[in-house]
Amino acid sequence: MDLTYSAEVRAARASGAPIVALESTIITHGMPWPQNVETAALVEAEVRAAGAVPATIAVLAGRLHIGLSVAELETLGQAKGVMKLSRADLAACMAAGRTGATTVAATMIAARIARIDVFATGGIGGVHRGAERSFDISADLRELSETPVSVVAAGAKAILDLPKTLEVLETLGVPVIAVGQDELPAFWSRASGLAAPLRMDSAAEIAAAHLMRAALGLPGGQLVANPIPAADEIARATLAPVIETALVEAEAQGIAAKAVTPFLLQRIFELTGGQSLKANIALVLNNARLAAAIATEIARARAA
Ligand code: PSU
Ligand code: MN
Repeated sequence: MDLTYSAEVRAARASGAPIVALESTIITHGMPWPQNVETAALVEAEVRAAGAVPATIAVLAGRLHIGLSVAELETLGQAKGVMKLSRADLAACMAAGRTGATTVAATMIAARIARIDVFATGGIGGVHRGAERSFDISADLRELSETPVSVVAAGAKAILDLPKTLEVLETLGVPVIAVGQDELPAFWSRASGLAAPLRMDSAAEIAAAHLMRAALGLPGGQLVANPIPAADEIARATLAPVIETALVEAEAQGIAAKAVTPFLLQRIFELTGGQSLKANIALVLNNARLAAAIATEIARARAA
């Protein structure tokens, strides 16, 4: 397999230092340039400041990269026609020598190959509203049930049907852990109106649960739902009509499959005058910090 580790990640793997995987679809399909590249660099810096090593994952000209250089990040952030890679596309992209950005599902697969336990992102994909007609359910959910990586996200994106997303996660046996509150966070907002199945208040607890799943031989990971900091959130009531408008437009324009999430994020960015992007950046940084703390606890436990 064509696999390349950055020097930093190679050294961390050799010494058992904590590593945090980071995805690249958020860079190519989730945020506009240049904020996408700026955010990616800030997220990496946040992971380092918290004592772990960042491993941003992408496929560049057919090679699976675990850790990107500054130049590679910049190039990817400006590239056109980058594939959006989920479980279904990863191998095909690599075999064809193409370039692609990894979603939550594909990043989890790469993290497993690299033996990285923890991954930070913004929000996972889930069950879309109207899924009873469209059958649009993100492959991220099944990946969480199969691949043993703890994913730190600010919940599932509020554009989704959150009750149905929770039901599917329960069916698949994925632990959904709200951090520091009882309620499931809803990406741009701290509140969702839904009780989270599990609550944990420290990185050590989350690390212990991750290690216990491995000890039990359970496949699959954990969804660590970390609420956006209060100072950065957008109230649910403010966002609800914006999300409605974006969903109606997506339906009217026949947006389907992989294009749905990027279309909705872009429209919500425009309709909120950039506020949604500011919140998105804040929550990703917050998730990077927690992921680094969890990875540090896991590394410490493994060394003991
Ligand atoms: N988090 C963000 N922005 C994003 C994503 C996550 O803050 O753009 C991406 C992730 O890569 C996630 C994908 O896996 O959106 C979900 O896409 P879909 O709904 O097509 O599965
Ligand atoms: Mn989908």
